[in-house]
Amino acid sequence: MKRPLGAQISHMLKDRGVDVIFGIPGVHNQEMYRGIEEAGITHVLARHEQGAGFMADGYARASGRPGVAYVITGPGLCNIMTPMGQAYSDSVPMLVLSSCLDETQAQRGQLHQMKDQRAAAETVADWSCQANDAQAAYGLVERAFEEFELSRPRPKHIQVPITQLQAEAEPAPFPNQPALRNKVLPPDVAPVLSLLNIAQRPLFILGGGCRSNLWRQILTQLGAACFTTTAGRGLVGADYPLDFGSMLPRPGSAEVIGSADLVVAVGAELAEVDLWRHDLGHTATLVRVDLDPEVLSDRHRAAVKLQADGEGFAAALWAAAEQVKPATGWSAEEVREARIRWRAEVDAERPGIVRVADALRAAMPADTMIYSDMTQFAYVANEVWDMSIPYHWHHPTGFGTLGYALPAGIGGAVARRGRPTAVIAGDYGFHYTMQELGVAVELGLSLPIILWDNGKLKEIEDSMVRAQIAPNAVVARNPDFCKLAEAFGAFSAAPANLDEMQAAVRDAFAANGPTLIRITPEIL
Ligand SMILES: Cc1ncc(C[n+]2csc(CCOP(=O)(O)OP(=O)(O)O)c2C)c(N)n1
Ligand SMILES: [Mg+2]
Repeated sequence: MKRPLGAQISHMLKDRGVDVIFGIPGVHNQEMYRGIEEAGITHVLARHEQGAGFMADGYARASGRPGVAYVITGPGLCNIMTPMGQAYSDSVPMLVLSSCLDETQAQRGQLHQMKDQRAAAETVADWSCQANDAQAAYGLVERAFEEFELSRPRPKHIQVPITQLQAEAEPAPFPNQPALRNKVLPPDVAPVLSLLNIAQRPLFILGGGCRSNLWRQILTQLGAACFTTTAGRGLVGADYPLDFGSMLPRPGSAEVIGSADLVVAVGAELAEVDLWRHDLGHTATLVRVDLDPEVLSDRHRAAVKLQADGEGFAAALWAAAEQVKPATGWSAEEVREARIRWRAEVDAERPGIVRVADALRAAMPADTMIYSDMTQFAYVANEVWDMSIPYHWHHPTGFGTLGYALPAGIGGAVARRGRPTAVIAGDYGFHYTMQELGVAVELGLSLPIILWDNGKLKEIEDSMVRAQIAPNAVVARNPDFCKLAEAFGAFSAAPANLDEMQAAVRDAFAANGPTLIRITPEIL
């Protein structure tokens, strides 16, 4: 059946498994809205394109499926570029579809015009392409979905000229055979096995690219110790006795890594935001397993490199792990001692938060999916809050943008209705996207929003003090957050102690809408 191309695109997406689209309509992209309901897709209307982008990100991280957003030409696309940058640096599959002007060179002064929006979007995307007819649009959508499955997932942008969105088009071709996951051949792990066979203190560093539930048994069988990155938290389970936790940022982790006689880093970028130092600290052979050649060739100069995805590598390693004599060089005692020492260090750096985090963790079901913002609360929790299951804590790690947590948490809650999702944000960062509270209310999401309100931009104040800059521009007048939440139709709580906080969190999971829970350092 012929329809305007804008409508055909929604049908095509539905055929590729898209159930939810986040976005904001305008006169330029309204043709994309013609087919949404007809195709059986739910649309979530954000209050700002930044919100729509973070929602798509949160949805993708929760569901493992691409997050899709519809935005208008120019400002709509500009507004979603920050979430695209976040998705780029954290390897999140996101597809942004926008309108564009038919002609920008010879005709100035058009609505939503900017010099080159395609090129602008490409600076924060895997690619940004224009489709000048239906076949081109279908081809690009197909390509995006294939790449999400088979290569490092990253945001892609497709723009279609307004007249093309309006033009009648044949439907998109029916989906091809879906790409098989792990189409890549099982990797040859023989070189890694021979190294493991002679290692007495093998150490694994597991990152976000490690998706597999085999890690715990692999490490147990090998007698190997491990670190996880922030994104890899939970891959091993919280109680593995040789797990050093997500404490790579501790300076002391370099010493531990230096004492290993084999280091195997899997699906981990080992970037500045993972280590907060230049060198990993290894003195022995470094094995690197990653899908991305850019990672394999980075400054850490791995001696052995394997291009593979974490899941395929884990499966192949597990199949052969029995042949390896378990190593005996690590003691559970040294791991425990290091972790106690580092926890105390974290607590001293940003005092007070560890206790609140522990109490919060105790009040949340183990399968809670948490979305955090750029706040001291999250920096502390990222190191000391052990996860018992993987991919249940999402943080704007690479791009490090404020305003992530609330909309991303909304996207996550939409993807996992009926299962617990929570948001943790700082008082200043909350301002960036707080209007998305309206969306959470509209959708009736049982979302606890933990607001860590220290009344300032504390991380920046601390940094200025360390740099001997007289702190300035680090205090903003806050609204009455509880009243604000209520004005949006949300619930609110201002617990005076940790018991009250735990009760508020439990109530929030059971409420029929979001609850803002304001916590100040005085809670201790
Ligand atoms: C978009 C963006 N702008 C600026 C920053 C720099 N920045 C990082 S943390 C921070 C202050 C955050 O304050 P708050 O949310 O209250 O968290 P706190 O550090 O007080 O816990 C700022 C301005 C950023 N990360 N992202
Ligand atoms: Mg603050």
